[in-house]
Amino acid sequence: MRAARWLVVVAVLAVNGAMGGCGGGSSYGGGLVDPCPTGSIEIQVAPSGLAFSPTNRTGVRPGDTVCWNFRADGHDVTSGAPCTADGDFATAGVQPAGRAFTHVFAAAGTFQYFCSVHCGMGMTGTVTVAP
Ligand SMILES: [Cu+2]
Repeated sequence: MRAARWLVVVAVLAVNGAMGGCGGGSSYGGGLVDPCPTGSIEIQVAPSGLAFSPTNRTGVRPGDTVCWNFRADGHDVTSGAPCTADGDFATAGVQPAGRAFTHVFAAAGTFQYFCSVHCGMGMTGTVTVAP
């Protein structure tokens, strides 16, 4: 009997741990990391005020990893023209300061993104990818 109870306790803990791991970590088309990986091209998220820095990121080549470095709490990164998500990449929720989010840009082009919380206040940016 004692062994059976232990099994139940362990199973409950395992399920809780798995669910906790999902919270805040979901994303599509990218990955949440901390901090930005070496060699990635960085964009600061809200280093001072409701803006990305640089607002228009150039110098990105196809295959490069862009990393958004969250400098303040309460922002997200969502791809698309302001303020409509296009489903290409997103953090799927606001992130805390210290978090970072990566996306690999495979093709050339100019890609718009925004913070869905503050898009109406002009918190938008672009990444220009060129060979
Ligand atoms: Cu924001």
